[in-house]
Amino acid sequence: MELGHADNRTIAAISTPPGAGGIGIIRISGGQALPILEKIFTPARADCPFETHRLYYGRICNPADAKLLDEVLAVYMQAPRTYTREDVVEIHCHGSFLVLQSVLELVLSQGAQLAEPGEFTKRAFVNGRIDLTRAEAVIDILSARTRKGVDLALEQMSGKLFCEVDAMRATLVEVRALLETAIDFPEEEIEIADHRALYERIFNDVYEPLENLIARAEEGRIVRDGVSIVIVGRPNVGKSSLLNTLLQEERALVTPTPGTTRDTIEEYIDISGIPVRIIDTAGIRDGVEEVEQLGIKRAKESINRADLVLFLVDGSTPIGDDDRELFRSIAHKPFITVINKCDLELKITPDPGLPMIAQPLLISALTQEGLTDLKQLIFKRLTGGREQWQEEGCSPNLRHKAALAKGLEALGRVCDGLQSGLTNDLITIDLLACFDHLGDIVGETTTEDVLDVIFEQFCLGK
Ligand SMILES: Nc1nc2c(ncn2[C@@H]2O[C@H](COP(=O)(O)OP(=O)(O)OP(=O)(O)O)[C@@H](O)[C@H]2O)c(=O)[nH]1
Ligand SMILES: [Mg+2]
Repeated sequence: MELGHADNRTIAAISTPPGAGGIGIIRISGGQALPILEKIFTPARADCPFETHRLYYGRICNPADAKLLDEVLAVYMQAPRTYTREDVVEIHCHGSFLVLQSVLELVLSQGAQLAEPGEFTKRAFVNGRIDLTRAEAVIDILSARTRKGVDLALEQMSGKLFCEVDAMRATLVEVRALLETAIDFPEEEIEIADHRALYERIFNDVYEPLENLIARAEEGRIVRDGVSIVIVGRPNVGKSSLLNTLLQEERALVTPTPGTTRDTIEEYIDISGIPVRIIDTAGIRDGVEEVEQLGIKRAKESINRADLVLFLVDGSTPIGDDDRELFRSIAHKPFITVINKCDLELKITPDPGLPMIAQPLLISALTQEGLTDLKQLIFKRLTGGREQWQEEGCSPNLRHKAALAKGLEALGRVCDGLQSGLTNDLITIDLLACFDHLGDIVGETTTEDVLDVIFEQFCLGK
């Protein structure tokens, strides 16, 4: 993808998802946006001066043969008050793929070029309307799978992460100026750049905030990427019933016959904002026919891939060797032991082969008893012991985290230097390195190939 400084191409794409919908929108950005609209759009009202940011009703016709392509609403938005900071036109067509395709082809035939994925947002970034963290927030908002994910993306889009990073960079600039002034006026060095005072300032205003941001990256990771949880247990303990209860839908077949579930069944649920892929598996036991064997093999594979295992035990029957053996096969994974069927008389007793039974979590997939506690416990396990989300603050993504970590490393050397009386010019080198790593986050020092990787994640028309 070409970088846009000298990019005077006008680009166009269908900006709504493929398939039929109420409306479908074609977006055009660049210097030719308005001239193209004027060539193909016939307004219903004759006097149509195309005031900026106003919606006009009319028809799209091919100027070559006057063929009508659609009845539309069209808006012209004059730069710079637009998504890309360039002139932008949006044509709101009927949401038919065939209609959209023919209008787009017409727009392209009039001199626009097909936009690449993310190119509109890339232009917003290149033209300085948004920094890189805000551009990435656009991807996050489009791909968020829970409301919490949307909230985090909106927070980042409002510039929270940018401002935090920017404030740290401002401090680094000031400290660097002091160190450099002191180099130029060596006789007043102590007054201008007292290392102890500078150390405290760097530590409080940059080092600690950096550490805090890095600590929050894990929260961002699980909300963005989600986690997978597998329900495991011997046949008939109620795995499929638990899946159905968590989904609030009769998704998996449930019968009193052991061996009902033969294949793995995967669905998504939202646990306090974490997108969770939940997997119901075939009950694991020995000596069964081939189909069930295959299901059991899949169940075991799911255990290996899962982030967390729900080890389900039937509370209405005593613990057996099969439970103990199964437990040994999952004990290397993060797990929660859950005792189901607590609506029936409990027949299980503390068992040295099943450690968690000492403080069991009792539930009933049938009556839903204990389900809130189970979800709360799952949340706690996935978030490293948290009872709930932190109130506010941003959650860096993995790219940010890597840059923050490099910045922190360089800053550690700055702190060491300030404490051990290193010369100002040497300290400045690491200070600058930290400054650049933080610049990577907001897109100031980011290389073109990294930018390409980021914007390629977008869908077409965004
Ligand atoms: N009383 C009671 N019965 C339950 C509960 N959960 C499940 N059952 C019953 O236990 C039987 C087995 O439930 P399933 O959900 O099919 O068990 P499963 O672990 O998926 O079984 P397989 O797929 O064969 O491995 C069914 O008759 C359910 O109605 C519960 O909490 N209480
Ligand atoms: Mg089942």
